[in-house]
Amino acid sequence: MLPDNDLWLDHIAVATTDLKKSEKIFSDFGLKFNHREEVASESVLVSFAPIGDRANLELLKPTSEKSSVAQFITKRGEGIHHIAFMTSDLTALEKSLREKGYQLLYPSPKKGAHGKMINFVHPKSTGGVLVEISQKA
Ligand code: CMX
Repeated sequence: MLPDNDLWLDHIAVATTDLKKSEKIFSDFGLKFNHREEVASESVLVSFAPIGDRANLELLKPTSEKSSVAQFITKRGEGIHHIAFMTSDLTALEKSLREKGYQLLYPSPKKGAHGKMINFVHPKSTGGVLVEISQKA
């Protein structure tokens, strides 16, 4: 059984081909980008800006044509790519979602940006929304 209130918005991710251009757009809204990192396992360069106390905006730029983010941009264009929730117990959330029939991407979590443990729920099982689930490292 999952505990109540143990899920919060960690980030909204936007796929872009030009990190600087996208940073400029969202800086114009007042966001401050303070963390850039390459996530080699996902073939992306990421840039984060905090929104409020807990949430962030994540910009995703593919570093390889094989990256799933590059394929997303080719097929659907730049724009919102996924939403990401964080929990204090990723194993429990994965178990609960699998029991309810959701299709998780990885058999066990991978390391993502900020060293977080991450998994994804396939958009085919969530009405078209790619959802990342994560736990702080
Ligand atoms: N949102 C909604 N739908 C998406 C999608 C997205 N981001 N990406 C792909 N889809 C759709 C496709 O359009 C396709 O739909 P149709 O069948 O109707 O054409 C369907 O999902 C299947 O897509 P696919 O490209 O054939 O790919 P797969 O089934 O192999 O699954 C996916 C792809 C989306 C789960 C995976 O490749 C993916 O995006 N993984 C996440 C990678 C990621 O975001 N990495 C960044 C992490 C950075 C960090 O650490 O924070």
